[in-house]
Amino acid sequence: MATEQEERGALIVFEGLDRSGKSTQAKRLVEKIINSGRMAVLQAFPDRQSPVGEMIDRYLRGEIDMDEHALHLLFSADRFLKKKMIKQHIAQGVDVVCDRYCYSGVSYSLAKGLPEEWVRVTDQGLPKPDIVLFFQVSPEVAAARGGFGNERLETAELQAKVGKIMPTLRDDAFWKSVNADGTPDAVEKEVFQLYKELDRSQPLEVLEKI
Ligand code: NYM
Ligand code: MG
Repeated sequence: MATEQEERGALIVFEGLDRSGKSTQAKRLVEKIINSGRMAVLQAFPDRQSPVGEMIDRYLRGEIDMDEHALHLLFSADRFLKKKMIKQHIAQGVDVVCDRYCYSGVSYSLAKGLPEEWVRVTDQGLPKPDIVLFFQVSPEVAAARGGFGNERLETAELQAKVGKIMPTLRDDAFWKSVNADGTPDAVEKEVFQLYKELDRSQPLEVLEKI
């Protein structure tokens, strides 16, 4: 007799500029999913604890220098090293919540002037998100949340470029805008509503183009 098929997990990606509240809300979503009786894991990209992520972390903190192409590939490699984990969790019914994904990779590298066609292929083959929660924060609100950090890439100039590029990657089929200007509770509510509307009836897809 066939056993009843468990519902698969979902791949949920948070994207947006620095200080749009992604990390806070990704954490809150995982807690909320778990409290609602499902299983979920949080995965930040870059994963600064992994060997590859550690190199990225050292670059970001200004400890080491690196060729920009090499850095781009490390960010992609960091994600591919999590591909198996993501697929396994999703097959087991566990939701995977990512704080950034390949859209940060493409946006930051394009903002730095790396060649477009090359930048857009290195993440092809990753699991495709079921939803990209695109955090949109107004410059005034972002500014009110405090100054930029001390890491590389956190300059107003680069952020402005990334802010122009990221929306051009939007695919309306699975990207949803989140008004990140709201209070943390209001944003949490908006995110959870979008989460509840996820359709898990089709298998997880592979990312073919970005
Ligand atoms: N970043 C992040 C990239 O340039 N490429 C990528 O693929 C990813 C995932 O790293 N300024 C940049 C964006 C951030 C920095 O991310 C570290 P976070 O979320 O601040 O730890
Ligand atoms: Mg940051």
